[in-house]
This record gives sequence, structure tokens and C-alpha cells, in this order.
Amino acid sequence: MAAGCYNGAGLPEDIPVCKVIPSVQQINYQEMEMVGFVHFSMNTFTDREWGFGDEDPGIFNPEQLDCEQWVMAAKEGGLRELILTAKHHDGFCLWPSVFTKHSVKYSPYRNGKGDIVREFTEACRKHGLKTGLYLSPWDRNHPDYGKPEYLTYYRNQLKELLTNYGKIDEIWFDGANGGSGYYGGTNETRTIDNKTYYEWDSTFTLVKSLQPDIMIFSDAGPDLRWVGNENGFAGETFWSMIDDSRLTIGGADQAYLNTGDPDGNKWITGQCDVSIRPGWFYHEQQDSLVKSSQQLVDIYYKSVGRNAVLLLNIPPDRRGLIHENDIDSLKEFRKIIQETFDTNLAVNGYVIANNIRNNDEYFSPANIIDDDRNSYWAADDSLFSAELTIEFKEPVKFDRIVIQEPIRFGQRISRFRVFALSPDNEWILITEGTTIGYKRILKTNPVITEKIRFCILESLNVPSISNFALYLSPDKFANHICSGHF
Ligand code: FUL
Repeated sequence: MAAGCYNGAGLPEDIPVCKVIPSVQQINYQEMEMVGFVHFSMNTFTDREWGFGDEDPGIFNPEQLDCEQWVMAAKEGGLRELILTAKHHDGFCLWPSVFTKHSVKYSPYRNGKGDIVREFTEACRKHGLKTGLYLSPWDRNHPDYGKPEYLTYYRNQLKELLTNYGKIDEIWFDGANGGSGYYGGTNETRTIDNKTYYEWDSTFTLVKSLQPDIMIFSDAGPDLRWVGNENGFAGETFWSMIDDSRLTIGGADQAYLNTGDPDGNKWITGQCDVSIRPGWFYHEQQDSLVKSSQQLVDIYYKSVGRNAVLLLNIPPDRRGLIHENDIDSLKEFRKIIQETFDTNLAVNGYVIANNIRNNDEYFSPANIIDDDRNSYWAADDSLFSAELTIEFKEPVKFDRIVIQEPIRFGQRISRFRVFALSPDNEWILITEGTTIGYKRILKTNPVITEKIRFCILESLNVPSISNFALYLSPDKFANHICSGHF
């Protein structure tokens, strides 16, 4: 917003806005923080990760399938949206597509009358989750795959999914293409040029014309992007900006995706995908290998805590239900996160800044501890570094720090340090980092202090902070930091 502009409430909102900023939909999406994947299809019954495309629909029969159970499991883990594999690489469709015989319609599931996309979208809506669909571009079943005719088939399927099932909040375009497949019985290897074959630009236009507010995920955005690994880890340095001319769906530069680019020309929110099990699909022999709540907490810190969104896969088993072990882990994970971030200890502090924009109360440093993500502190135009000190009447004990920038103005901060004052009046460095963005969570060993100093050392634009919070985790095993000093 230009200098002198006022927001809807008639208050000044005149910090310089970066060239690249998120859309309202991207901000809302990032605020969900955690979403879920449901990999469920033919592979669940063949015990594979990638079906060849020649599987018999006759073997697909989840006799106890209950999408509401999936949704409840997702909610136990704090996930706000679920994305279902409507079609994975083997081409089998979980809805009765009129364009193929490779679907639930030709399976024993509900005597060929079933429609899992319908059951899934209805269950999500009934329980207040957003709804996403995965439609694999690679199709190892279809005879035309690799030819222009397949593109028509693919788009027809997109039209079915995006017009017959109400509002769809996200569509997930996968980049995998392994070449070999059944392809209508030819059993051969087909390669495509992933830069040109799918004509992505017009596919995206089609998608947005059918669902204007939908979020499109792919290796190259336009709304959400892969972070270059399937471990759920964004880079320690993680910019939401990236140069989209350097991105190709299915041919991504993984290291570049993992950090983004302060000079990037597009805002593409990072999404960290990872499965709760070693595989994306359910395999009975992995029942004992479900990630523990502690592993999930670690992933949370490396995704949500590094300015990205966590996309956690919870694959239903052959019954059509999420396995008990997965649910136990999800519940425990959620409990740890809730206990950790329940009480913001910084709200009792008093904040002093070495600079306040225009000396205007509106940009008061107190805004960073008021637990309101809309209010913010900002510095004057000429400054690209600043210092904020929080003082407490009584010593506070914490081991987690959460810092947030008001990303509606862009992502700016590129280097910071946090110090705590020791009883002998020494400023001790307790943590440091590069990017912050929507949310940065820092783990420290427990610190007890009466004063914290947050130093912004480098910033792409006038620095601004909406939130600086302190928490104490239920981690009983941590060692006190600088125990000699505190
Ligand atoms: C990959 C696919 O090949 C996997 O099977 C899975 O769907 C994962 C989320 O994306 O590229």
C-alpha cells in the first residue's frame, strides 16, 4: 500500500509494501498451518506404491470404508483440510468417471454404485474441513497417454471433479513420470516433455474458471509449491518468493525449491509433504513404523516453524479406515503442540524499540506481544535493522520462541538474533536465524531471564513484526541453556 493509505478501519497502514506479496487466498491458506493427504486407491489392495496400470478393478473392495472416520482422525491431529488421491499414477478413478472403465464403477465396492470422491467431499464439509483432490497427470492405464488425445481425457476428468462435487479448495498436480506402464495393453515406456506436454498454463486457466478460489499446488505453483523433498522439511532459510521461470513441473530444482529466493518474482507458498508412514499408501508391514508423536513434532518445527504449511499423509487401510496406530500418533502429536503453545509468556512483558515508525502509536512495539496477528510494529523508512527489548517484572522461563512478520506487506527479514540477559548483566546469544515470514518457531534449551533482546540485523525492506511470543514446552528432558549464568 502506498504511503498515506488507510485500511478499512481508518487506521494508517503506510509501511512500504514489497513488490511480491501473497494473495488473500494464500494468506488464508498459510494460516491453516496443517493440512492432510489421503493416499488411498488400488495400491492399497496390491501393496504397491506405484501401480502399473493393469490392475483389475475387481480387487478394489474396502468393505468398511468410512470417510467420516478419516475426517475425524485428521481433526484429532489438527489438520484443517484433506486432499484425496482421486486418481493416482495407475489411472484407477475413485469416482465413476464417464470417460473410463478403470474406476470404482467396475469394482465390487458398493456393487459398482460407489463414489468415494462424493463420500469424501461430503464428509469433509459435514465436519468443517476444506477439501482437496489429487489427479495424477501421469496415467499408466490410459492407451492415449503421451499423445495429445490424453490431454483432452485429463481435462475432461478435471471438469468432472471440479464441477460435480461442489467447492473444491485445492487441486494437487504431481510431477512424477516414470515412463513405463500398461497403457491400454501396450506395456511400454512412454516419455513426455514435461515442459510442453501438459500445456499447464491453459490447464490452470481451466481450473480457475471452474473454481475461482481454488489453490493450485505443483512443483511450480502458481499458488502452492513443493519444498523439494518428501520429508516435510522446508529450508532453514525459506522465502515464499521464488523465480517461477526457474521452475518446471516434474523437473524441479529441489535445492532452489527448498529455500526460495529473496529476489523471486512470484509469491508461491511452500507446502511440506510427508507421510505418517514410510510409504504414501497403506502397507500392513508398516503398522509398526508409523511416525511417533515426537517425530511429527520435529516435522512441525521444520515445516510450520519455517514459514511453510505441513501436508501430512494419513493413508487408510484395506478396510477403508485409518489404522489405530496412526490415530494414536496424531492425537499425541496434537496434544504436545497444544500444550506447548497454550500460554504465551511474552504477553506480560514491556517492549521497547530503538525505533518506532513515525513515532506513531499505531506502530507501537507493544503490538508484538498483544497476541493479535493484525497489529504490528514497524521501523522508519530509512532503517533496515532494529532492536526490540522485552522486559519482565518477574523472570520468565521459556524454551520456544515464535516470531511472525505481517506477510500481507511481503516477507522481509533475512537475519536476526535473540539474546537473553543473564543475572550478571551479560547479553547471551540464545538463538539466531535468517528468514521469518508468516511464522518462525525457534527451539532453545530452557532460558530464565528478565530481559530478551530481539535484533533484526538485515531486512529486504523496512522491518515489521506482528508477533513475538515465548512458550515453555512440556519437554522434561531439555538441558537448561547457559546454566552457569541463569
Ligand atoms: C509423488 C508420487 O509419485 C507419490 O506416489 C505420492 O503421490 C507423492 C505425494 O508424490 O510424486
